[in-house]
Amino acid sequence: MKQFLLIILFSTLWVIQTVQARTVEIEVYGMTCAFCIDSLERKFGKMKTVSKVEISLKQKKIRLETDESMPSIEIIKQTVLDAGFTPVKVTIDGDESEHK
Ligand SMILES: [Cu+2]
Repeated sequence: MKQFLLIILFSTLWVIQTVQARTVEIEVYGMTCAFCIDSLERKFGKMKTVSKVEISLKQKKIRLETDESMPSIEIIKQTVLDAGFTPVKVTIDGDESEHK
């Protein structure tokens, strides 16, 4: 009986985690080559909550997959600035952020 309850508990936690995974898109100004992408990839890759980093030079966009405790928009923007680029727009789960 106890084991049964634990299974329910764990599967519930797993569902919550899956549901609350977030996708963050950042439009970035100033990326021009593979080295730009590399430095941004490394900076975002270091974040514990970020599970995946995809960067498109063509679209000038960074796409992050994070868990529910995603980094704040301020931290995301600061990370882009620290790497030497300008964050233009941050979009979370398809919702455009008002924080410009
Ligand atoms: Cu570059």
